Amino acid sequence: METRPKSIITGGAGFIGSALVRQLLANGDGRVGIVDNLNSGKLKNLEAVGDRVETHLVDIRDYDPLERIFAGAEVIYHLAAIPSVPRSINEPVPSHDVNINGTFNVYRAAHAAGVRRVVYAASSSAYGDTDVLPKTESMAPRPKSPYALQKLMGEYYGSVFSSCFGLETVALRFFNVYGPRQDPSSPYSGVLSLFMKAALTRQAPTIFGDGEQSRDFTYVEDVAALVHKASIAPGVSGKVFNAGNGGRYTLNYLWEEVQRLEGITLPANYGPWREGDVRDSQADTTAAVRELGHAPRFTIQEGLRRTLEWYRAENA
Ligand code: UD2
Repeated sequence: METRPKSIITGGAGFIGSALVRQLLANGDGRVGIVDNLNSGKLKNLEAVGDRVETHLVDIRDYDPLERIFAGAEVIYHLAAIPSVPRSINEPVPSHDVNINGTFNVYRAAHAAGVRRVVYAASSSAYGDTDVLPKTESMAPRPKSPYALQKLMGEYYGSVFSSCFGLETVALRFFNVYGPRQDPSSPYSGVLSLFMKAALTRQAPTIFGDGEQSRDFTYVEDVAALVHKASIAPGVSGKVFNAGNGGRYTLNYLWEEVQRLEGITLPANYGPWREGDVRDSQADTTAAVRELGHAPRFTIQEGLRRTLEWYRAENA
């Protein structure tokens, strides 16, 4: 009989979830489980490792199957979500249902199933616009969009499941994750995936605002490594940590870099600012380094190079 996986990843067929699957398998997990409704995830993301993945095509809005699937697991990595700030403004109902009610289901099922720890994918958007950079976990959150608020609620629920129910929980605020497999097919896609597609199809991207907004773009493998560390670090239950690289780059700089790497000159179009958009974002990584052993390996230049290489191969 096959042994039950000790790790289960909600959203495991997604861009970040599938990177985490590969990371856990590389670290020695013989098998991992995923829960995914394939809303934005794709089984193709798991192509190379599919035979070591126990796949449950389940929606986290359905509570009952979760409790059965989680039984026997030690760690749940909760990455399933409907991301995107503008999507949550244009379609607030599904994003509320998945990001808040679905997240509650995951914590509740994990507790009922006797899971040791839930590691939750929170978002840097919870900070909103702060007076000071970099952003540290002790700053008061100021969510500017439904998505930011929903992701913050998931952190609060985690802390309450830790204090009231004794479930170990850790929340990691992801800072604009990018890398291979990020899907560029929707207007809600992450900006770097859209820049890669624009460069390869020779169609100018649209930058919303003046392009001087900045983000702490974080390479997907660095995030996956940190997520795994958060599952084993002692004495961190109920806490929130930044999962960023510590740098800060403007969209104008990034589009310049992508053009340079691709050897093209293609000026971007500029459009109106996006509602709910945060102006600047940069992580203070001190707490994650000290308490989780965070050690990001990829500079933005190296991450962009690898990412563009992947999109080139996909487009070939
Ligand atoms: C937010 C969170 C991020 C993550 C993500 C999930 C912040 C600072 N970051 O990312 O941590 O949770 O949500 O969705 O809140 N843009 C363009 N042209 C385009 C698309 C986007 O200029 O075609 C701009 C956009 O207005 C924004 C920047 O690029 O200023 C980044 O947008 P994004 O959608 O990639 O990510 P963001 O920052 O909303």
